[in-house]
Amino acid sequence: MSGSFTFVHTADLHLDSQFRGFELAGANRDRVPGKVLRRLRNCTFEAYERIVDLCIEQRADFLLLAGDIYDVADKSLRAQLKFRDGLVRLAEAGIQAFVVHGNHDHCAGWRADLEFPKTVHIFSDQAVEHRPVFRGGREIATVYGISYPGPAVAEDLAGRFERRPGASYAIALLHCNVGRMAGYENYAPCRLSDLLRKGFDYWALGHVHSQVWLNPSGPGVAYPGCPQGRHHREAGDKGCLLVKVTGENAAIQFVPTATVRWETVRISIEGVNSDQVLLEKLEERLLGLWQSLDEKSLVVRVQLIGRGALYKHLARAAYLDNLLGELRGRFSLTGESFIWIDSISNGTKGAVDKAELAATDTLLGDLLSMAQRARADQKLKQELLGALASLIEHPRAGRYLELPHGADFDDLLDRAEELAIDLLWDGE
Ligand SMILES: [Mn+2]
Repeated sequence: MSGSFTFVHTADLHLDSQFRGFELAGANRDRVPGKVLRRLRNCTFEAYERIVDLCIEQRADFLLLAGDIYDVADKSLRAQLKFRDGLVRLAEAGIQAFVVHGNHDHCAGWRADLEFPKTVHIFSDQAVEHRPVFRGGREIATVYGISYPGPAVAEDLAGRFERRPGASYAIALLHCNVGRMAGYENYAPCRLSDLLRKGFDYWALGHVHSQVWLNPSGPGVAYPGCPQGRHHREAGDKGCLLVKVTGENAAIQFVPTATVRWETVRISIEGVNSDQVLLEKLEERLLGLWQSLDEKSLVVRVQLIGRGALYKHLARAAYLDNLLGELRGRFSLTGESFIWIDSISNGTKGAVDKAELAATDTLLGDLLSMAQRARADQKLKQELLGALASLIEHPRAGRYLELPHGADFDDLLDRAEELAIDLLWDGE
């Protein structure tokens, strides 16, 4: 093997995403403020800048970009110039870059006539090419890759990869769907077992927007996910992968890069006795979330849940809209970072007196009193778990179920009670 070296793996940058859906979703409410939209339209570039910074800080030998660098095939000039700027910064630091294009930025789209640094290789859409990486005159790795010729690739492109015998650390760079991953177009479909059989040291994949390790116990097969989320389905932390190779071993580390986070916050109205308290609770939770996320900009969906007296207020016409307006006003948009509340949804229900219901001589009463007893009565708990076991051990149903234990069991009782009340109680 070839000593130690470092590379960074990213994909699905979707540079210059326009957030049109987000803007339109706000059309019938307050308009999304210019400041928020501007930040959003910059955030894909900010994440890219951070990736370039990371490469330079870590003295990486090369950067791998596994497709969907741009959001659309007919990419903007701005996106291409910004992408080039980052590649120039890398070139100045002596860092090479390897690029394949995916379904969003396939090679049939428009491309500006720009000069990229010599340190950049963009793989062809015709055949799998391979390029050696040198450091100090010595070959440390070989990168193989192929780009998408058009938007929809039905062929298993991974099948075309062949590792040359005796070559250095071999990396395969590909935009593809491994194992029919749900929620993503089944482009360049392939199976993990086929990838592993090819004998590469690392499969640098793109296409899936969340971070996934496909082969934690063996050679790296990984999706880094998108470095910046762009809507609520891309919530949570987003980043790229920093890979340090020493001999046969690769230490793979996730590094956060997103500057804006998409989050959903569920807040219960249980025990919230006034509108004032609800407002304060919401404000406190959102501020707490923002602080816990290093004061990164936040786009938040609020879901109000639970049972409580405030349920009736929330059902009033325009109450939620007013609440949304008030909260938006409370988080000023003056600084660099922002908290933007995208929506508030109401899933709350009226308060019930469970003890009173449990005392009634009804099916619901029996069910609730049994659930209450099961919390304290170990024997009854074991009996109920025994009844569950026949489900869990069922050859077909069991595949989808897991046996609860400890606090999980009480949680299950809570949920069973709620469900029973919903189904069996009409409020009278
Ligand atoms: Mn993508």
